[in-house]
Amino acid sequence: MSRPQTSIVDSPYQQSIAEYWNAEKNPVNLRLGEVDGLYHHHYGIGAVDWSVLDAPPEVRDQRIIEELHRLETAQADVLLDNLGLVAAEDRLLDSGCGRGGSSVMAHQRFDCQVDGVSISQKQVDFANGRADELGIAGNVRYHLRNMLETGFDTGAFQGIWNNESTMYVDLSVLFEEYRRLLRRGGRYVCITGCYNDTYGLPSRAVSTINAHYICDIHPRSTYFRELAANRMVPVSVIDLTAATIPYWELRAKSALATGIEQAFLDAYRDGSFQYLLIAADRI
Ligand code: GPP
Ligand code: MG
Repeated sequence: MSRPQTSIVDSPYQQSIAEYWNAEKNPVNLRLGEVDGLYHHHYGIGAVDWSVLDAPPEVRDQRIIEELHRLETAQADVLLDNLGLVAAEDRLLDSGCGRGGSSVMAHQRFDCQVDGVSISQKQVDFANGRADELGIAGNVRYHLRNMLETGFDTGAFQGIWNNESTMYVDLSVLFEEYRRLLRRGGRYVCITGCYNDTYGLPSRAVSTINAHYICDIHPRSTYFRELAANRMVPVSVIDLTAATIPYWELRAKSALATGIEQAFLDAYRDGSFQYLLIAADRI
């Protein structure tokens, strides 16, 4: 099978993922982003304000949207909390940046340069449009690039994160690239759903999530094996499973539910799936 030379995808699988995200317009992402202009492609954590369900009918949907968005932004804040010391002169990489919300938050917090990469041209264009509107395009740039082969200079980054995007790639290839991109003493952070090795292999609910997003959720063990193999030493591991369940309970009751909510609730509750933050230092 041939492909154009200019393509940044390296397989028919990656092409299918690029097509999925180029076509994606889920209200659960766009309506939440419209709340304050931060567009996320990850889930939420923290206690839910259940009073939103009792709001008057004319504002109830909007209150639920605002609450889900608040929880997603709280998730990104916890990710950024774990990046360690970041100076204004530093550069960060948002790997699998989606529509760019986490990069904007990182720049607003650290005042540093942020690069985001995605294999979806639509996401890259959308995210750069937002950076233009915010007047931060000189510091926050999104690129149509492959996280497995970014083309950035060796040692260019103080910090790299994946916010729910590692399930689309082989971790041995991904972390080899981060070993190259991170300078010594730099920090890697990911938030991810992983399957629990103690359960065995992927449960029905985990397999349902894989089919829904066309992804391949890794076991927890693979993260630590591949980090260790690539000179990255875990400094924090936070199990966010209990903290994300309320988000899914609220999302399941919202008009924006996409149909995958019960699979997440089942997978978390039966112990086959975990929502983890892993932070590691590049040594
Ligand atoms: C959420 O994106 C994240 C993914 C699709 C990757 C899979 C994540 C796992 C933890 C398995 P999204 O915000 O675009 O999804 P949705 O449209 O369902 O909100
Ligand atoms: Mg979403």
